[in-house]
Amino acid sequence: MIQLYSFFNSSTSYRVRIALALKGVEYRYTGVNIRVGEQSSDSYRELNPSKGVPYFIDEDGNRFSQSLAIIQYLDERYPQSPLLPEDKVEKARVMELSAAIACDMHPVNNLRVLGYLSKNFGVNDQQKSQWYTHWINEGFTAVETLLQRYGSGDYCFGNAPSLADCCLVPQVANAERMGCDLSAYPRVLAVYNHCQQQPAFQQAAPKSQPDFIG
Ligand SMILES: N[C@@H](CCC(=O)N[C@@H](CS)C(=O)NCC(=O)O)C(=O)O
Repeated sequence: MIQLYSFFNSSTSYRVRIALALKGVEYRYTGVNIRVGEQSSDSYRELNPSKGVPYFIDEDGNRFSQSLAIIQYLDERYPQSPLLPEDKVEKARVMELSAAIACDMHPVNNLRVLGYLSKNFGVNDQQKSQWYTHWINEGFTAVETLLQRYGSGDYCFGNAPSLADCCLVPQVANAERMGCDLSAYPRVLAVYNHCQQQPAFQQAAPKSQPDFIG
């Protein structure tokens, strides 16, 4: 059976959980508590030298880190409910929006980056929150514009979920958890609220995970 190393609140793990749920693929869940540093243990580093979640192993022993690579692999291996369009322009648009979140927004607000700011530069909690909010606003301003330009329907692109929704939902959930005001991004919120009503997204949500800490 597929094995997924994940943390309930990790937005990158959440992306992969959404993809697995949309495709109806079963897997075994292994919790890695990144709040207490389990991602840096020797045994986990041996598995994933990048020291992060998610990490994925399939029935044939193929193994990967990096949520986007994992989702692309799943999309090719389990073609039901495709997450990337065939058409090259449409595919590039889905990738464009996904990368705006996965490459521009998430890395600057990752746990290790926030930790480095406090440890090495003496940044306090209020400054950290300012930093976090700044990058959320920069990123969602771009995403909102892309959705207004190209988006239609209930999801980021049309009426079926794509990789872009796998990235958008966890990023909104994270920003809300951090207390960001997202009212300036109505299209982002409309997609998020629609996805929240869908069973696959509910199944993938942090509170539905075995390692959920309330
Ligand atoms: N680019 C990687 C990022 C993986 C990653 O860093 N995940 C975060 C959780 S969302 C993590 O494990 N952080 C641990 C840390 O920063 O020490 C991906 O998309 O999978």
